[in-house]
Amino acid sequence: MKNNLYFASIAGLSLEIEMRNGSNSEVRHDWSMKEVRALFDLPFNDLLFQAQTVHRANFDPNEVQVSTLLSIKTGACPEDCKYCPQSGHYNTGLAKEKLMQVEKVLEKAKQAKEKGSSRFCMGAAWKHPSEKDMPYVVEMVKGVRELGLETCMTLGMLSDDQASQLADAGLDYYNHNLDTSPDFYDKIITTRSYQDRLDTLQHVRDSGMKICSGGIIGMGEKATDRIGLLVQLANLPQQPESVPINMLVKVKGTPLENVENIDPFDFIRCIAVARILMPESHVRLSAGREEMSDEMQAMAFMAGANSIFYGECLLTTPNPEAHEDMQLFKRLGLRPEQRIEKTDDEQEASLNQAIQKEQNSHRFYDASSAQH
Ligand code: SAM
Ligand code: DTB
Ligand code: SF4
Repeated sequence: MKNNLYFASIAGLSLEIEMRNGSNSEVRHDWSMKEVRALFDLPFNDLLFQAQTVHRANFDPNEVQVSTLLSIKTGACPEDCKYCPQSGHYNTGLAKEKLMQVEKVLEKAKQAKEKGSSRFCMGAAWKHPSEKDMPYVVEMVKGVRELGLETCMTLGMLSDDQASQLADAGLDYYNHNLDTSPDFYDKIITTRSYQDRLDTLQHVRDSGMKICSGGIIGMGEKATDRIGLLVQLANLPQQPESVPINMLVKVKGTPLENVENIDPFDFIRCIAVARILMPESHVRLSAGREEMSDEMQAMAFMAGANSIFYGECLLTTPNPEAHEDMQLFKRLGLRPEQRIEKTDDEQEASLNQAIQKEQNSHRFYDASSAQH
Protein backbone atom coordinates (compact mmCIF):
# COMPACT_ATOMS: atom_id res chain seq x y z
CA MET A 1 0.00 0.00 0.00
CA LYS A 2 1.41 3.33 -1.05
CA ASN A 3 1.48 6.04 1.62
CA ASN A 4 1.59 9.74 0.89
CA LEU A 5 2.90 12.19 3.44
CA TYR A 6 1.73 15.77 3.37
CA PHE A 7 3.53 18.41 5.35
CA ALA A 8 2.19 21.74 6.45
CA SER A 9 3.91 24.33 8.52
CA ILE A 10 1.83 27.02 10.13
CA ALA A 11 3.01 29.52 12.72
CA GLY A 12 5.90 27.34 13.74
CA LEU A 13 3.79 24.21 14.08
CA SER A 14 4.66 21.36 11.75
CA LEU A 15 1.89 19.03 10.75
CA GLU A 16 2.49 15.72 9.16
CA ILE A 17 -0.60 14.17 7.67
CA GLU A 18 -0.47 10.69 6.31
CA MET A 19 -2.85 9.50 3.63
CA ARG A 20 -3.07 5.87 2.66
CA ASN A 21 -4.23 5.60 -0.92
CA GLY A 22 -7.21 3.32 -1.33
CA SER A 23 -7.86 2.70 2.37
CA ASN A 24 -9.61 4.59 5.13
CA SER A 25 -7.57 7.26 6.79
CA GLU A 26 -7.33 6.70 10.51
CA VAL A 27 -10.25 7.71 12.75
CA ARG A 28 -8.83 9.57 15.74
CA HIS A 29 -10.50 10.59 18.98
CA ASP A 30 -7.67 12.64 20.43
CA TRP A 31 -7.68 15.80 18.32
CA SER A 32 -6.24 18.81 20.14
CA MET A 33 -7.43 22.39 19.68
CA LYS A 34 -3.92 23.28 18.46
CA GLU A 35 -3.90 20.66 15.73
CA VAL A 36 -7.35 21.64 14.51
CA ARG A 37 -6.45 25.33 14.58
CA ALA A 38 -3.49 24.47 12.36
CA LEU A 39 -5.86 22.87 9.84
CA PHE A 40 -8.06 25.98 9.83
CA ASP A 41 -4.93 28.11 9.31
CA LEU A 42 -3.82 26.22 6.20
CA PRO A 43 -3.96 28.06 2.89
CA PHE A 44 -7.46 27.43 1.48
CA ASN A 45 -6.24 25.29 -1.43
CA ASP A 46 -4.07 23.10 0.80
CA LEU A 47 -6.97 22.53 3.19
CA LEU A 48 -9.34 21.63 0.36
CA PHE A 49 -6.79 19.28 -1.17
CA GLN A 50 -6.39 17.41 2.11
CA ALA A 51 -10.14 17.26 2.65
CA GLN A 52 -10.67 15.92 -0.93
CA THR A 53 -7.95 13.32 -0.40
CA VAL A 54 -9.58 12.07 2.82
CA HIS A 55 -12.98 12.15 1.13
CA ARG A 56 -11.80 10.06 -1.84
CA ALA A 57 -10.15 7.51 0.45
CA ASN A 58 -13.47 6.88 2.20
CA PHE A 59 -16.35 7.68 -0.17
CA ASP A 60 -17.37 7.84 -3.78
CA PRO A 61 -16.71 11.58 -4.27
CA ASN A 62 -19.64 11.93 -6.68
CA GLU A 63 -22.33 10.48 -4.44
CA VAL A 64 -24.45 12.58 -2.10
CA GLN A 65 -26.84 11.16 0.46
CA VAL A 66 -30.26 12.78 0.24
CA SER A 67 -32.58 13.24 3.24
CA THR A 68 -35.97 14.93 3.54
CA LEU A 69 -37.14 16.77 6.66
CA LEU A 70 -40.61 17.05 8.11
CA SER A 71 -41.70 19.02 11.15
CA ILE A 72 -44.09 16.67 12.98
CA LYS A 73 -44.74 19.14 15.83
CA THR A 74 -44.17 22.82 15.22
CA GLY A 75 -43.45 25.82 17.46
CA ALA A 76 -44.16 26.71 21.11
CA CYS A 77 -40.97 25.00 22.24
CA PRO A 78 -40.08 25.63 25.91
CA GLU A 79 -36.33 25.86 25.10
CA ASP A 80 -34.70 29.24 24.45
CA CYS A 81 -32.24 28.42 21.61
CA LYS A 82 -31.49 31.92 20.27
CA TYR A 83 -31.30 30.78 16.65
CA CYS A 84 -34.60 28.97 16.56
CA PRO A 85 -37.86 30.16 15.00
CA GLN A 86 -39.72 27.51 17.01
CA SER A 87 -38.77 28.69 20.48
CA GLY A 88 -41.78 29.88 22.49
CA HIS A 89 -39.52 32.58 23.99
CA TYR A 90 -39.49 34.68 20.79
CA ASN A 91 -42.18 36.07 18.56
CA THR A 92 -41.40 34.87 15.05
CA GLY A 93 -45.00 34.74 13.83
CA LEU A 94 -44.77 30.99 13.26
CA ALA A 95 -48.06 29.05 13.25
CA LYS A 96 -47.96 26.39 15.98
CA GLU A 97 -49.01 22.86 15.16
CA LYS A 98 -49.72 19.90 17.43
CA LEU A 99 -48.22 16.46 16.79
CA MET A 100 -49.10 15.46 13.22
CA GLN A 101 -51.27 12.40 12.66
CA VAL A 102 -49.38 9.24 11.78
CA GLU A 103 -51.20 8.84 8.42
CA LYS A 104 -50.26 12.38 7.37
CA VAL A 105 -46.61 11.74 8.23
CA LEU A 106 -46.61 8.55 6.15
CA GLU A 107 -48.17 10.40 3.22
CA LYS A 108 -45.33 12.97 3.36
CA ALA A 109 -42.74 10.19 3.61
CA LYS A 110 -44.18 8.51 0.53
CA GLN A 111 -43.91 11.78 -1.39
CA ALA A 112 -40.29 12.20 -0.26
CA LYS A 113 -39.48 8.69 -1.48
CA GLU A 114 -41.11 9.37 -4.85
CA LYS A 115 -38.91 12.46 -5.18
CA GLY A 116 -35.78 10.34 -4.64
CA SER A 117 -35.01 10.78 -0.94
CA SER A 118 -33.46 7.82 0.86
CA ARG A 119 -33.89 9.04 4.44
CA PHE A 120 -36.85 10.67 6.15
CA CYS A 121 -36.09 12.89 9.17
CA MET A 122 -38.91 13.82 11.52
CA GLY A 123 -38.40 16.77 13.88
CA ALA A 124 -40.43 17.95 16.87
CA ALA A 125 -40.15 21.22 18.78
CA TRP A 126 -39.94 19.54 22.18
CA LYS A 127 -37.60 19.76 25.14
CA HIS A 128 -38.07 15.97 25.17
CA PRO A 129 -40.86 13.64 24.06
CA SER A 130 -43.59 13.02 26.64
CA GLU A 131 -44.66 9.47 27.49
CA LYS A 132 -48.08 10.07 25.91
CA ASP A 133 -46.45 10.98 22.58
CA MET A 134 -44.10 7.97 22.42
CA PRO A 135 -46.64 5.46 20.96
CA TYR A 136 -47.34 7.84 18.07
CA VAL A 137 -43.70 8.48 17.19
CA VAL A 138 -43.05 4.73 17.42
CA GLU A 139 -45.86 4.16 14.88
CA MET A 140 -44.31 6.81 12.62
CA VAL A 141 -40.92 5.06 12.69
CA LYS A 142 -42.46 1.67 11.88
CA GLY A 143 -44.58 3.10 9.04
CA VAL A 144 -41.74 5.04 7.42
CA ARG A 145 -39.48 1.98 7.59
CA GLU A 146 -42.16 -0.11 5.89
CA LEU A 147 -42.01 2.35 2.98
CA GLY A 148 -38.36 1.34 2.55
CA LEU A 149 -36.89 4.62 3.76
CA GLU A 150 -34.18 5.11 6.34
CA THR A 151 -35.57 6.79 9.43
CA CYS A 152 -34.26 9.68 11.51
CA MET A 153 -35.87 11.64 14.34
CA THR A 154 -34.98 14.71 16.32
CA LEU A 155 -37.27 15.12 19.32
CA GLY A 156 -35.05 16.83 21.89
CA MET A 157 -33.49 15.08 24.90
CA LEU A 158 -34.04 11.34 25.30
CA SER A 159 -33.92 9.16 28.41
CA ASP A 160 -32.30 5.74 28.21
CA ASP A 161 -35.71 4.12 28.06
CA GLN A 162 -37.02 6.40 25.29
CA ALA A 163 -33.90 5.74 23.22
CA SER A 164 -34.48 1.99 23.62
CA GLN A 165 -38.14 2.31 22.58
CA LEU A 166 -37.12 4.16 19.41
CA ALA A 167 -34.34 1.70 18.65
CA ASP A 168 -36.76 -1.22 19.12
CA ALA A 169 -39.17 0.43 16.68
CA GLY A 170 -36.34 0.40 14.11
CA LEU A 171 -35.24 4.05 14.16
CA ASP A 172 -31.94 4.21 12.25
CA TYR A 173 -30.63 7.68 13.26
CA TYR A 174 -31.25 10.12 16.07
CA ASN A 175 -30.32 13.75 15.43
CA HIS A 176 -29.21 15.78 18.42
CA ASN A 177 -26.76 18.59 17.76
CA LEU A 178 -24.07 19.94 20.05
CA ASP A 179 -24.70 23.22 18.16
CA THR A 180 -21.49 25.05 19.17
CA SER A 181 -18.45 24.90 21.46
CA PRO A 182 -18.87 24.32 25.21
CA ASP A 183 -17.54 27.88 25.79
CA PHE A 184 -19.99 29.69 23.51
CA TYR A 185 -22.94 27.43 24.36
CA ASP A 186 -24.46 29.44 27.21
CA LYS A 187 -24.59 32.57 25.02
CA ILE A 188 -27.03 30.62 22.81
CA ILE A 189 -29.06 28.31 25.07
CA THR A 190 -29.74 28.48 28.80
CA THR A 191 -32.57 25.97 29.23
CA ARG A 192 -30.58 22.78 28.54
CA SER A 193 -26.89 22.20 29.25
CA TYR A 194 -24.07 20.93 27.07
CA GLN A 195 -23.85 17.93 29.39
CA ASP A 196 -27.58 17.23 28.82
CA ARG A 197 -26.78 16.98 25.11
CA LEU A 198 -23.82 14.69 25.65
CA ASP A 199 -25.99 12.50 27.92
CA THR A 200 -28.65 12.17 25.21
CA LEU A 201 -25.99 11.23 22.65
CA GLN A 202 -24.75 8.54 25.04
CA HIS A 203 -28.28 7.15 25.49
CA VAL A 204 -28.68 7.03 21.71
CA ARG A 205 -25.35 5.24 21.32
CA ASP A 206 -26.15 2.75 24.10
CA SER A 207 -29.46 1.90 22.40
CA GLY A 208 -27.61 0.90 19.21
CA MET A 209 -28.98 3.68 16.99
CA LYS A 210 -26.74 5.73 14.75
CA ILE A 211 -25.97 9.30 15.73
CA CYS A 212 -26.51 12.43 13.67
CA SER A 213 -24.89 15.35 15.46
CA GLY A 214 -23.38 18.61 14.32
CA GLY A 215 -23.85 22.31 14.83
CA ILE A 216 -24.50 25.77 13.49
CA ILE A 217 -21.93 28.14 12.01
CA GLY A 218 -22.56 31.89 11.82
CA MET A 219 -24.13 32.63 15.22
CA GLY A 220 -21.47 35.25 16.07
CA GLU A 221 -19.07 32.62 17.44
CA LYS A 222 -15.30 33.05 17.25
CA ALA A 223 -12.99 30.86 15.18
CA THR A 224 -12.00 29.07 18.39
CA ASP A 225 -15.65 28.07 18.96
CA ARG A 226 -15.82 26.43 15.53
CA ILE A 227 -12.66 24.54 16.43
CA GLY A 228 -14.17 23.64 19.83
CA LEU A 229 -17.35 22.28 18.24
CA LEU A 230 -15.51 20.09 15.73
CA VAL A 231 -13.09 18.81 18.39
CA GLN A 232 -16.05 17.84 20.63
CA LEU A 233 -17.74 15.94 17.78
CA ALA A 234 -14.59 14.20 16.57
CA ASN A 235 -13.49 13.19 20.07
CA LEU A 236 -16.78 11.55 21.05
CA PRO A 237 -16.14 7.90 22.03
CA GLN A 238 -17.52 6.94 18.59
CA GLN A 239 -17.82 9.64 15.95
CA PRO A 240 -21.35 10.49 14.73
CA GLU A 241 -22.22 8.65 11.53
CA SER A 242 -23.80 11.84 10.26
CA VAL A 243 -22.55 15.39 10.93
CA PRO A 244 -24.88 18.22 9.90
CA ILE A 245 -23.09 21.54 9.45
CA ASN A 246 -25.80 24.20 9.42
CA MET A 247 -25.24 27.79 8.35
CA LEU A 248 -27.47 29.95 10.55
CA VAL A 249 -30.81 30.74 8.93
CA LYS A 250 -31.51 34.21 10.33
CA VAL A 251 -35.14 34.38 11.33
CA LYS A 252 -36.91 37.66 12.16
CA GLY A 253 -37.92 37.78 15.81
CA THR A 254 -35.08 35.56 17.04
CA PRO A 255 -32.23 37.20 19.01
CA LEU A 256 -29.81 36.27 16.20
CA GLU A 257 -31.77 37.89 13.38
CA ASN A 258 -29.16 40.62 12.83
CA VAL A 259 -25.95 38.71 13.49
CA GLU A 260 -23.15 39.40 11.01
CA ASN A 261 -22.89 37.16 7.92
CA ILE A 262 -20.16 34.56 7.96
CA ASP A 263 -17.46 34.68 5.25
CA PRO A 264 -18.46 31.85 2.84
CA PHE A 265 -14.84 30.64 2.74
CA ASP A 266 -14.85 30.26 6.52
CA PHE A 267 -17.95 28.11 6.22
CA ILE A 268 -16.26 25.93 3.58
CA ARG A 269 -13.24 25.63 5.88
CA CYS A 270 -15.55 24.18 8.57
CA ILE A 271 -16.83 21.54 6.13
CA ALA A 272 -13.27 20.66 5.09
CA VAL A 273 -12.02 20.36 8.67
CA ALA A 274 -15.08 18.26 9.63
CA ARG A 275 -14.26 15.95 6.71
CA ILE A 276 -10.62 15.56 7.81
CA LEU A 277 -11.48 15.00 11.49
CA MET A 278 -14.37 12.60 10.80
CA PRO A 279 -13.23 10.72 7.69
CA GLU A 280 -15.89 8.00 7.77
CA SER A 281 -18.88 10.20 8.64
CA HIS A 282 -21.35 11.68 6.22
CA VAL A 283 -20.90 15.45 6.48
CA ARG A 284 -24.17 17.18 5.69
CA LEU A 285 -24.34 20.57 4.01
CA SER A 286 -27.40 21.31 6.09
CA ALA A 287 -29.49 24.45 6.78
CA GLY A 288 -28.58 27.67 4.96
CA ARG A 289 -28.35 26.38 1.36
CA GLU A 290 -31.12 28.76 0.27
CA GLU A 291 -28.65 31.61 0.82
CA MET A 292 -25.74 29.84 -0.93
CA SER A 293 -24.82 30.16 -4.59
CA ASP A 294 -24.43 27.02 -6.71
CA GLU A 295 -20.70 27.74 -6.69
CA MET A 296 -20.55 27.81 -2.90
CA GLN A 297 -22.43 24.52 -2.67
CA ALA A 298 -20.11 22.96 -5.26
CA MET A 299 -17.16 24.09 -3.16
CA ALA A 300 -18.77 22.49 -0.08
CA PHE A 301 -19.04 19.18 -1.97
CA MET A 302 -15.42 19.59 -3.02
CA ALA A 303 -14.50 20.13 0.64
CA GLY A 304 -16.10 16.78 1.53
CA ALA A 305 -19.78 17.41 2.18
CA ASN A 306 -21.72 14.35 1.00
CA SER A 307 -25.24 14.74 2.29
CA ILE A 308 -28.00 17.35 1.95
CA PHE A 309 -31.56 18.04 3.01
CA TYR A 310 -33.72 17.82 -0.07
CA GLY A 311 -37.17 19.39 -0.57
CA GLU A 312 -38.41 22.97 -0.49
CA CYS A 313 -38.77 23.18 3.29
CA LEU A 314 -36.39 22.40 6.15
CA LEU A 315 -38.47 22.28 9.34
CA THR A 316 -40.05 25.74 9.13
CA THR A 317 -37.74 27.71 6.80
CA PRO A 318 -37.19 27.47 3.02
CA ASN A 319 -34.69 25.18 1.30
CA PRO A 320 -33.88 25.09 -2.46
CA GLU A 321 -36.58 23.51 -4.66
CA ALA A 322 -36.02 19.81 -5.43
CA HIS A 323 -35.65 20.45 -9.18
CA GLU A 324 -32.96 23.08 -8.52
CA ASP A 325 -30.98 20.51 -6.55
CA MET A 326 -31.34 17.88 -9.27
CA GLN A 327 -30.14 20.44 -11.82
CA LEU A 328 -27.14 21.19 -9.65
CA PHE A 329 -26.43 17.46 -9.28
CA LYS A 330 -26.60 17.09 -13.07
CA ARG A 331 -24.30 20.04 -13.69
CA LEU A 332 -21.76 18.65 -11.22
CA GLY A 333 -22.09 14.98 -12.22
CA LEU A 334 -23.29 14.08 -8.70
CA ARG A 335 -25.55 11.10 -7.98
CA PRO A 336 -27.92 10.56 -5.05
CA GLU A 337 -26.50 7.81 -2.83
CA GLN A 338 -28.69 4.69 -3.01
CA ARG A 339 -29.83 3.05 0.19
CA ILE A 340 -28.58 -0.50 0.57
CA GLU A 341 -30.67 -2.92 2.68
CA LYS A 342 -28.03 -4.81 4.55
CA THR A 343 -29.28 -8.40 4.74
CA ASP A 344 -26.36 -10.86 4.74
CA ASP A 345 -26.60 -11.89 1.06
CA GLU A 346 -27.17 -8.36 -0.10
CA GLN A 347 -24.35 -7.09 2.04
CA GLU A 348 -21.99 -9.62 0.49
CA ALA A 349 -23.15 -8.66 -2.99
CA SER A 350 -22.68 -4.96 -2.24
CA LEU A 351 -19.26 -5.67 -0.79
CA ASN A 352 -18.25 -7.49 -3.97
CA GLN A 353 -19.58 -4.58 -5.96
CA ALA A 354 -17.61 -2.15 -3.81
CA ILE A 355 -14.43 -4.16 -4.34
CA GLN A 356 -15.05 -4.25 -8.08
CA LYS A 357 -15.60 -0.51 -8.04
CA GLU A 358 -12.38 0.03 -6.08
CA GLN A 359 -10.47 -2.02 -8.66
CA ASN A 360 -11.90 0.01 -11.52
CA SER A 361 -11.72 3.35 -9.78
CA HIS A 362 -9.87 6.38 -11.07
CA ARG A 363 -8.27 8.72 -8.61
CA PHE A 364 -9.76 11.78 -10.28
CA TYR A 365 -13.26 12.34 -11.54
CA ASP A 366 -13.53 11.76 -15.27
CA ALA A 367 -16.26 14.17 -16.40
CA SER A 368 -16.25 12.79 -19.95
CA SER A 369 -17.39 9.35 -18.76
CA ALA A 370 -20.28 10.84 -16.77
CA GLN A 371 -22.26 12.21 -19.73
CA HIS A 372 -24.99 9.57 -19.64
N1 SAM B 1 -36.16 20.37 19.28
C1 SAM B 1 -35.20 19.42 18.97
C2 SAM B 1 -33.83 19.79 19.48
O1 SAM B 1 -33.45 20.95 19.40
O2 SAM B 1 -33.15 18.92 19.96
C3 SAM B 1 -35.12 19.07 17.51
C4 SAM B 1 -35.33 20.11 16.44
S1 SAM B 1 -34.12 21.39 16.31
C5 SAM B 1 -34.92 22.48 15.20
C6 SAM B 1 -32.77 20.64 15.42
C7 SAM B 1 -31.59 21.50 15.09
O3 SAM B 1 -31.89 22.39 14.06
C8 SAM B 1 -31.02 22.38 16.17
O4 SAM B 1 -30.22 21.69 17.09
C9 SAM B 1 -30.18 23.35 15.37
O5 SAM B 1 -28.86 22.89 15.24
C10 SAM B 1 -30.88 23.38 14.01
N2 SAM B 1 -31.50 24.69 13.76
C11 SAM B 1 -32.61 25.19 14.35
N3 SAM B 1 -32.86 26.44 13.92
C12 SAM B 1 -31.88 26.75 13.04
C13 SAM B 1 -31.58 27.92 12.28
N4 SAM B 1 -32.31 29.01 12.34
N5 SAM B 1 -30.48 27.88 11.48
C14 SAM B 1 -29.71 26.78 11.41
N6 SAM B 1 -29.96 25.65 12.12
C15 SAM B 1 -31.01 25.63 12.93
C1 DTB C 1 -30.05 19.79 11.58
O1 DTB C 1 -28.87 19.81 12.00
N1 DTB C 1 -30.60 20.70 10.79
C2 DTB C 1 -31.97 20.40 10.54
C3 DTB C 1 -32.15 19.03 11.23
N2 DTB C 1 -30.92 18.85 11.89
C4 DTB C 1 -33.31 18.77 12.07
C5 DTB C 1 -32.91 21.47 10.99
C6 DTB C 1 -32.60 22.81 10.39
C7 DTB C 1 -33.67 23.75 10.87
C8 DTB C 1 -33.55 25.09 10.23
C9 DTB C 1 -34.60 26.01 10.74
C10 DTB C 1 -35.99 25.59 10.43
O2 DTB C 1 -36.32 25.24 9.28
O3 DTB C 1 -36.86 25.66 11.34
FE1 SF4 D 1 -36.82 23.89 20.67
FE2 SF4 D 1 -35.15 22.46 19.17
FE3 SF4 D 1 -35.79 24.98 18.51
FE4 SF4 D 1 -34.26 24.57 20.62
S1 SF4 D 1 -33.77 24.06 18.50
S2 SF4 D 1 -36.03 25.95 20.53
S3 SF4 D 1 -35.11 22.68 21.40
S4 SF4 D 1 -37.15 23.25 18.54
